[in-house]
Amino acid sequence: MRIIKVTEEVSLARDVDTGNETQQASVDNILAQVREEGDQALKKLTEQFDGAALENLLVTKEEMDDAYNEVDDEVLEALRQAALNIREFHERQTRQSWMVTKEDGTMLGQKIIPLDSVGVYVPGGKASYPSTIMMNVIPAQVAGVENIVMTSPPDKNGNLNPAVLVTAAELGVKTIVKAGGAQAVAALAYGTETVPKVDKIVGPGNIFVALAKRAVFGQVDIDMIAGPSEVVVLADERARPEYIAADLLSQAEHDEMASAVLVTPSETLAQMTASEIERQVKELPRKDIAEASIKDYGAIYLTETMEEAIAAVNKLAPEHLEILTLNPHDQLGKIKHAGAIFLGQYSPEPVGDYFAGPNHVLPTNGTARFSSPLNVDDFTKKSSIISYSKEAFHRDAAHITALARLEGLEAHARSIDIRTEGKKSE
Ligand code: HSO
Ligand code: ZN
Repeated sequence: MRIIKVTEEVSLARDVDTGNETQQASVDNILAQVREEGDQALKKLTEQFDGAALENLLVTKEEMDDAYNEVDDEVLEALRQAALNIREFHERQTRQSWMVTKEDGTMLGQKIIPLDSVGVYVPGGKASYPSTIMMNVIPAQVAGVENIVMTSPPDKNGNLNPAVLVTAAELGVKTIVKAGGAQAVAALAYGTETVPKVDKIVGPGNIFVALAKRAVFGQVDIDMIAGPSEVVVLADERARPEYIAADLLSQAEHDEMASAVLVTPSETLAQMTASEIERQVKELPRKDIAEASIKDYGAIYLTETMEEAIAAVNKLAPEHLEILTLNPHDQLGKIKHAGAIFLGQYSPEPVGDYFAGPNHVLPTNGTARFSSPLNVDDFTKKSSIISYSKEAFHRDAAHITALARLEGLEAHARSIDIRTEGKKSE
């Protein structure tokens, strides 16, 4: 891995695929077809893109039950415990509606309301991660969303991955649609005869899914569109290079475009980590992906001081940050931008990817500067409550009409005046 002495510019910059005109046109066309022809289009497109001729678009109870025979007890146990941890963590995020009563009798407040329905997109093939299903479904459930619809592309035989089905069943998701790509997004956004229309679509997907989500945004809400995974390790000379190398590779194996970076003021650590990576990468089943990621988007940034290293981390605003220093809490206070922060040598990123409880859907591509991990608030909305008392109304009436007339909105002013006229003549 290349070692770069940091003078000023550090970056995780990658040219993230935003699609081309042909892809956009194909997505627009698919959206229109599903909007107009519903289930019929969905089936036709599933045959065209996934090679599956489906009779039934929805997964049946029998299919759900069969899936259990395919999943090991050990895996089931791990899924259940992870789900408990994730639920417990997200339950701490719930907010209460509130109302204040002022001395003049006016009541003001905010009512928190869960979304009615949410669609969770689960990619097909190898990237259909059960952990990601949990990370998307559980916060919605904790928020109180009643209708959760999951959708995922079937294989050629019209089946979904058993682990996906079991995870959904464990979480209590009842409606599972066999559809992927832009057609699945269209079905969720517009609704079809069998697919209920939802208010928000979440979950990762390929470029067609991303373009479709962008196109239906406004009609429905969407989550952030995630870029390739990133990890930055901030370490001092006390950290163990073999741990750092393993952690960097755990992200590098996600994607050729994933980015794994070490930032350290220790030249010895930088060199030792570089050789550890070379040694460890060779032993990985996904070595080709990890090697490509390390070569193109991996780096070791060598700084003069720990302060400079922290400044570099804040510039990078990584999706994941591991702090492997003698006292990680000392640096924590100075970190301003990171999606998730992992402290100490027993908190490698996979602990958070799978199990600890915090969400693994995190802001990528430097967007940790202004956005947060997926959370319960993403599945709620708020209504403001205004209940003015007579006393407060008469006290404030003149201010309100003054502002209305300033804006040239006479009918606004009169809606106030009509209530004070009696008072004036009294
Ligand atoms: N590191 C990924 C999440 C994930 N890892 C899923 C394994 N499975 C993005 O945060
Ligand atoms: Zn991961």
